[in-house]
Amino acid sequence: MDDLAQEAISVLWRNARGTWTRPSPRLYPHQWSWDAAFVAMGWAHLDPLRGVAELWSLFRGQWATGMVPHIVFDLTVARGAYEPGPNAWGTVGHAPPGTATSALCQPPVHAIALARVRQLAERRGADVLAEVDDAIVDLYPRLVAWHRWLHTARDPEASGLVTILHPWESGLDNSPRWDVALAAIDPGDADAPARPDLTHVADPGERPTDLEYRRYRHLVDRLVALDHDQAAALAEHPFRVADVWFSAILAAADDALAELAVPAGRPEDAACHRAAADRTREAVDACWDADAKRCHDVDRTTGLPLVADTVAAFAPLLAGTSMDRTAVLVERLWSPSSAGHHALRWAVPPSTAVDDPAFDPRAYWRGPQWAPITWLVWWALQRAGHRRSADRLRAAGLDQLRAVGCAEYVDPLTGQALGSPAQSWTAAVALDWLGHEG
Ligand code: 2M8
Repeated sequence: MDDLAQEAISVLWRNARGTWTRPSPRLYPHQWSWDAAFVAMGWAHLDPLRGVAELWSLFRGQWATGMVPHIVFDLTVARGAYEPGPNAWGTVGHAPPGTATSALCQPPVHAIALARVRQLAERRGADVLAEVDDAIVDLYPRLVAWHRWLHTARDPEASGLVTILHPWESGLDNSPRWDVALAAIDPGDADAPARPDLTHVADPGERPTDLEYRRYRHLVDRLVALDHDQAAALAEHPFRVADVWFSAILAAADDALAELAVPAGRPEDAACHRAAADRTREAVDACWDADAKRCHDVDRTTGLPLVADTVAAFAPLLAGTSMDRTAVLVERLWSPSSAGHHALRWAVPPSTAVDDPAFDPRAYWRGPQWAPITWLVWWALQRAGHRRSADRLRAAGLDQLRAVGCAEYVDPLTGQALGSPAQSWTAAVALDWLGHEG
């Protein structure tokens, strides 16, 4: 067997905790939402039902409102091993009985993942497919409730864009996209929060700064003080951003949900999911800056666009924009603004463009490359029919993984592995690319 496949399988097994998987053994010892979606696809290459189980485990933490929390805590993990831990979130009465969760969410990759798991089940024959379809019947209403919550609680004005209340909700936590909005947050004079994360990386410079963490904790505390009332948060929370990348994923996920409506026995729902996808797609497209040839997020507290040259430029591609705009973005992908920069070790998109003033090759989400992000761009290229670009990106992504293994992220200039050395979603992406049948 291929060495990379062997390593990826071993990372998944080592990080597994029964029916769910830690993103990494020490840095992230609980279950994370969008990680679980990628991980489900990885497991599905070994056993599609194990892929489904990963998603089921995550949805155990789904709130009655439909919200899928970004962390479902493992209560057997030592107190203080990850901060903010289970007691920091004020979620009693919100999280389902018997679970402990965070109170934020992450990009809704889950329906895309479930559709991919189903495709992999199809390869295994009718029996496996029938079992996965049975699970889809049960999971589908959960996914519908999750998407409905995003379209309503996080977009009450039906603007088509999802508002996030914390950089952690974007999944691209430290992106320069949030610098301006975050700079306006006064974290007060509370003590610096505990930073167990710093004990698990070689160099603290790979992780957010203490000031960023104080702001992060302050934002969590503010939401706890509102008892997670979403309407109140959308009116007064100090961090409110219409996130184009998150919204683009929702558009793609609504299309996936339309596909899943058929095996779920609800084919009549498909048109409604497609219409929701169209609305979000249009809203993402409306954030396009024709001069910069990319989309901008919008700071809802000021109404101003947040300008930074990051991988979020590809939001319209992910959302499924027009052929013309897709062509512009494919050109961008291979240009110095992204994977075409001459200084890159591998031609995959850096999280922040090398020439952006905020670019830092080692700092969290401010330059390094992340395999699941490359996967999303690859997946969108394939869906748009840009087969040659998709193949080229997958080949570069696999070259990178063969050199760095299942690292959490990679210095795009030196190719050095950063963060956790055994990250589950990187392993999942490796398995999906290796198992891809073109
Ligand atoms: C990182 O985020 C967490 C907070 O959610 C952290 O830094 O502690 C991000 O890379 C996020 O996108 C990812 O889901 C998570 C677990 O891999 O780690």
